[in-house]
Amino acid sequence: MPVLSEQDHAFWEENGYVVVPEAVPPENLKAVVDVLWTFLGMDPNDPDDWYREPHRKGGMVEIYQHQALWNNRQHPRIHRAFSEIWGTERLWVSFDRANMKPPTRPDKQEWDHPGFIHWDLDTFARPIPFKVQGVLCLTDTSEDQGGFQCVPGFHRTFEEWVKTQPEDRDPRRPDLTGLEVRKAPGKAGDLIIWHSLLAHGNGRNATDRPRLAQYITMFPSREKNEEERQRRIRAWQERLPPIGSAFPGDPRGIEQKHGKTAELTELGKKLLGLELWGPVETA
Ligand SMILES: O=C(O)CCC(=O)C(=O)O
Repeated sequence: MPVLSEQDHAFWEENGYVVVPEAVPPENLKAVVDVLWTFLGMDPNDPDDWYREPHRKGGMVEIYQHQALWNNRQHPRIHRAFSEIWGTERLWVSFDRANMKPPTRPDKQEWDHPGFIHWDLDTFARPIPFKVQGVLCLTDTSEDQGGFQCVPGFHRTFEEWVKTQPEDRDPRRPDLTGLEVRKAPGKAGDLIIWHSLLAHGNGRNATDRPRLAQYITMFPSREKNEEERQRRIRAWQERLPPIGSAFPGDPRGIEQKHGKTAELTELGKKLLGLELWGPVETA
């Protein structure tokens, strides 16, 4: 049974994003939520405790290789959803971090994060490569809770829009004048997949609850690139952040020092690159 319906595909074409409900079971969500609080060393029941390192303003949590994260990455429904977008099952998964964005509070102004909109692509490049990104809602996330937001349909209108922009525009941040930014609320377990040409980001958390999410994306496996494959295997084994990440990594090195290498299913091994999806054509 396909994960994405005809309507989902039509929504994807029109808007450049799609929501996959119940992408993983509730126990997988709870496992990541519990791990995040433990990793942060914070009390989930004490909001006063949420405004300090190791997460930074904006709430990015630099945990990458925990079993609970891998259990979602290697969940078949998540893989199927990305396969249907890419039109191939031969995918690799990203080693992405998580997010705990605390509520905005008048007495914690230095932690106020107004949200942002950006691209993770160089929009000066031609052609702009097709790429997708994804975020899994770990808890119900209302529209004003600091979750995902984007300029819907921008993947269709970008080339026309760009003609109206100055040559020295920022290739990674659009001038939002005249553009609609849509906030996408989510239920716990919703996986939001978006086309990377959508300008996107997350919003301000104006509620009294933290925004909790895990980033996951997939892309066609690069099995011919043996060096990259080995780097990925090493990152999993030694519990390292992804190579080339713009984020500095957890300064405490908790995963490396005290973590346990995640166990992978047969699917997980292929999504990592430990096992090949099939014969690799060589030129
Ligand atoms: O937090 C989100 O939902 C979006 C994060 C984002 O902009 C990104 O991963 O590039």
